Amino acid sequence: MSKALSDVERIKAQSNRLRGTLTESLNNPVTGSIAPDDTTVIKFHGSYQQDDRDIREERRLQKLEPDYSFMIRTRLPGGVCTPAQWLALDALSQKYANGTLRLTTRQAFQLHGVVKTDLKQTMQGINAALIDTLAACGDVNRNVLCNPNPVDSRVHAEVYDWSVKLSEHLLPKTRAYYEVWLGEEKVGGGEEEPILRDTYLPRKFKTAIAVPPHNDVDVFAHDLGFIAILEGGKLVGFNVTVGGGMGATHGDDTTFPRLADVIGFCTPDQLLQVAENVVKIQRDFGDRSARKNSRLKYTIENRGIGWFMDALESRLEWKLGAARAYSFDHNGDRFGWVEGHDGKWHLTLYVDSGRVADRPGSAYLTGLREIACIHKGDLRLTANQNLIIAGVAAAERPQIDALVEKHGLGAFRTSTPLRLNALACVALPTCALAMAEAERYLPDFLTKVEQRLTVHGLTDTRIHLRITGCPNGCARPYLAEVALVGKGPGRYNLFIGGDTRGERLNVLFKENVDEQGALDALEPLLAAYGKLRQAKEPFGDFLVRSALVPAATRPTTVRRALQQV
Ligand code: SRM
Ligand code: SF4
Repeated sequence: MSKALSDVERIKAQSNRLRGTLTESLNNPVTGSIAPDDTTVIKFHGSYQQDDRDIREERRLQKLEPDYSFMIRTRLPGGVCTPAQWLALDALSQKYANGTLRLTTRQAFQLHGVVKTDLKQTMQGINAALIDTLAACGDVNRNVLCNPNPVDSRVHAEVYDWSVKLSEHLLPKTRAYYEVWLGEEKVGGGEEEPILRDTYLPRKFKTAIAVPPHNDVDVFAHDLGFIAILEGGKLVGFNVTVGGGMGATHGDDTTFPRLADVIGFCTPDQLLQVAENVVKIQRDFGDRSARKNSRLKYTIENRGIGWFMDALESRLEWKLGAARAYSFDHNGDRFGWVEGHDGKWHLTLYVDSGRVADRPGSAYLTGLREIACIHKGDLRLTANQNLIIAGVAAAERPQIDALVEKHGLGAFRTSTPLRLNALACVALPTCALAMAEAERYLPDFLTKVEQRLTVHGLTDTRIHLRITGCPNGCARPYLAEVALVGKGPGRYNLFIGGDTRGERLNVLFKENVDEQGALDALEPLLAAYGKLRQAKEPFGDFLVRSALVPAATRPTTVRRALQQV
């Protein structure tokens, strides 16, 4: 007996190609919210309805509706934008949002706190800057990640071009976005959706392209991934990965994080065909009844990777090549100035949880605004929530350095490696799903861990630590060497044992601990690491080698099952 479809499937089917009643909702003056079904439809347009959770209860007691506003997320393949685009988003945030810019773990911008009556103007402003928000959220292929590191510019530029083509190839074809936000004349719906069809994908779908040795995009956390293969300094193709994902639900073992499998190799001109057919398999076989089991990782886990390979190759009508050799050395960012092959310079700045804001002693918003006013290259958002000021002529470096100094943007020089590599998701107050703090809590928690590291002579050790406010995994916590995953106010599940390459999942070590509980649990591990580690041995690898990660739940490592790498 087939299971009932989830309600989101009904909403998509009835949405007239993602139009829903959005225009009516936006014009309704009675409430700051939109109609319930439209809260699903609007995601495909790159926006979420939210409310300020810090004052939710207070407003409830005052019998006021929640303090509704909207988060807007851009689509920005590879995270690359121009200084003019940066300035435009900054100006829009000052005028319509909360005055900050949020750089996400998927190389995009988020604006928070846009009220309904300003939503259209903000969308129009973003589009006027030649950035869109189409398919930044919703059951479609989201923003395509790509290594933003411009040191080897020739290959990078080529790989980046593929991320743009890939993103565009998989976009919905509906004109709804242009009608609702940009005043395009109505075509009335019914447009052909050759790849996504009537009800789009069963669930969100995520794609990344990595350029070894950097795995800063965490390619194995993606539904679909491509690992660029370089031979003789030239791009010859990509290893294909499928079935990664992070999201899980506490206490539900039908949900779990999963690392993608490496399934073979394709040439650059085969990339779009491979991507399209992977998407179509997921479109046709993904679970459309239970949304928490709908991602491609479950389709593959339930039917088997062999089934998936057969389905893919029968649609392609050719076989993938054997996966080629590659190796990753790190999934973090490199900070400071690096010279590119063409003599241009690139400066990676650390941005605390990706939040570009003015704070006492560090005016990132103002400083980056001034940098964007004089910068002639481009700006690149990393998948670790940091920012690269890219393509700077040697002669222009002093001007940038002076602005970095003037506005206190030099945390990349003064912070510990722990802090530089840490990630936290947004969580409270905007995220509707947050069970605990993340972004707002990260700085304090890091200070406490730093104190412990100092005691054990580990201050200069790079330990990957990630915090999320719930198990959905927006900061990819299950790949970290240490992770806190929100369970309730002030309480977290503590995971340990990931690696620093994004190739191994960590394991649950302590459940439902408060801050003291987490620090106490880490203490003996850090002490042992300080005494017994081998030269340059990362913390997670040490935990696994020393069997300090429980053997029964040994971390899963990337599987290259079908083809020998
Ligand atoms: Fe996420 C839902 C924020 C990257 C897995 N994520 C959300 C929502 C929209 C909450 C909601 O549904 O109401 C969060 C909005 C918070 C806010 O107030 O802004 C949110 N996710 C984020 C961001 C902003 C975190 C950050 O601090 O940077 C990231 C935006 C990326 C972007 O630009 O597109 C973000 N989310 C991720 C990642 C990391 C990645 O993709 O590399 C993951 C894990 C990978 C994965 O998808 O498996 C992730 N977000 C989720 C999930 C769990 C999905 C699942 O398969 O179970 C949800 C909840 C859901 O979809 O039901 C979610
Ligand atoms: Fe919200 Fe959870 Fe994602 Fe954090 S991990 S942004 S709390 S959905």
